Amino acid sequence: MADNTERTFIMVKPDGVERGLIPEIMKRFQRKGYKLVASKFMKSDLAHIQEHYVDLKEKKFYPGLCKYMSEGPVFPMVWEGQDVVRQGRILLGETDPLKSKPGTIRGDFCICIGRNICHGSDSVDSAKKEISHWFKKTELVDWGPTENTWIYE
Ligand code: DAT
Ligand code: MG
Repeated sequence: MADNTERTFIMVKPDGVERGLIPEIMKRFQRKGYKLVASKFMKSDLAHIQEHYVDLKEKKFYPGLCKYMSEGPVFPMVWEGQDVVRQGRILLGETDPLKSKPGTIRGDFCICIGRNICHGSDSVDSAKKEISHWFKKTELVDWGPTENTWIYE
């Protein structure tokens, strides 16, 4: 049986927030059929962002990336559904917006790799780590939208 309870961590970055793209990005996941499990509007401190991107700490863009991510509000979310980690990456497009196809979030709304408006987990394991880094267990809402009976067979 396919796992309809897979979860991914998606976060609108400060540039996406400033540009009013929270609803547009949420819409892409919602209309595909995925279920929102958690979201919040917040400003993160530098240490929290540095930990989120710790795997990239040797990259030369790491300090600038962490600085920009901590200078404005972000909108972290958890979305749930079958294959949502991989599909989330497809909805996002490539890391470099100039290599992203039209129709994807990054392909439609941004130009620069360092201002690519939205984060998405790259594996089920990193999704688990990122979800627990950004959300308390009590913030993850256990619910079953009735429309799920029309999304899964
Ligand atoms: P992704 O966000 O697609 O998972 P990543 O994990 O490799 O990409 O990098 C995290 C973020 O760091 C990415 O969304 C934008 C930034 N970044 C990646 N490569 C970069 C580069 N060469 N120059 C500037 N910023 C970069
Ligand atoms: Mg990544």
